[in-house]
Amino acid sequence: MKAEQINLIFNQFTHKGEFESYQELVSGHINDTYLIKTKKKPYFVLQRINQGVFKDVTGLIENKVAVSDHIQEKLKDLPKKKLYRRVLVFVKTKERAPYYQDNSGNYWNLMYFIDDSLTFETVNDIEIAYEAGKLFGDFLNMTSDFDTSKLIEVIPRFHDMSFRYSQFQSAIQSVSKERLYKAKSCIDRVMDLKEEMHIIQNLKEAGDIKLRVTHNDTKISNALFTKENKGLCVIDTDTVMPGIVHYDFGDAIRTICSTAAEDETNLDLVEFNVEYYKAYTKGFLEKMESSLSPLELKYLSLGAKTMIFIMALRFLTDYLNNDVYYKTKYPEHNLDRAKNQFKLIECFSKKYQELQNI
Ligand code: GN1
Ligand code: MG
Repeated sequence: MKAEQINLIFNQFTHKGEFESYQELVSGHINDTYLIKTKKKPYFVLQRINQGVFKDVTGLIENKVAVSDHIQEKLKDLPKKKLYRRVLVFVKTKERAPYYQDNSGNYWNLMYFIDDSLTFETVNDIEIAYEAGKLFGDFLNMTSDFDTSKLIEVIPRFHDMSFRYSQFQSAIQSVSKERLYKAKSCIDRVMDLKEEMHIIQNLKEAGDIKLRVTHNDTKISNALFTKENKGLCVIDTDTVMPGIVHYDFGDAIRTICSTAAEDETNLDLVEFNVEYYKAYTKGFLEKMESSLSPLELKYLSLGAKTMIFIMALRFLTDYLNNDVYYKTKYPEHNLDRAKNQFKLIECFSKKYQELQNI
């Protein structure tokens, strides 16, 4: 994108900022995200929502604005400056809409950038694990009284094992010989784990686990921290929708307790850190324990394992489908991600008994 174009879109929104420059933020796999630097702070984050992935973009934006408003209400006693650091605040267009649609049909939304904060792709400090637990736990806590029927299902059956498994099965039907051969060891792993990985799905379908407002993308890079390593704000609320607690717990564990990034190709570097699991769980339960049912609690550790599997399966399926979903940087990027996640499950499984007791 040219600066001129970005500036034009930025100026459709209501703010006092004067555009100075922009920079693409490249850590996400789906949307296009730009940091807008203004002559005088605050800075902003401008985002183009991927319409290939998200079919109801306006519904998505309405979801996240409604949840943000709900959290803002909970934090209303904070001074404005502090409040704007604890929750994403979206900016309206001059037409008072929460998004702008450009001439090519793209949808854009704008939010305040939270300055002086840190994000992590991997964790190297136990305090971050604990703080992340409190932060994501608190997000669920603050949204627990939000009426789930007011949210659309942004991606239908997003963390639904039967759905993900059927997508994998159709991918197997049409995959090239070469990719099938290269993915063989991963496919074997799917077959080994399949039954166990449907346990939570079955409980969900039986109505034994309740639906709540969940974030659905609680990887550690979606949490902001202060320079003193304290939890600050949960970001990337695109996939906020009704879901179960296990996958929010699990996606955080997947990324916090792995000793390497999700696409690390040297699998010797991928290990599972039990101490971080304990610390995250402690923080999470400090915020959530009283609102979890015994069944929800019982299945948290299996939820973590299942979430790692869902990600492995999705990366693998996208590889089998010739990389049509995730942004990739090289031809086998998705396969490497899948192998990495299967290695993480293997490490997790070795420590499973210990983790279940925590
Ligand atoms: C995608 O775009 P990003 O990085 O926020 C994906 C998540 C995955 C994640 C893996 C809508 O999130 O489900 O966990 O990649 N989002 C969507 O890093 O599919
Ligand atoms: Mg996301």
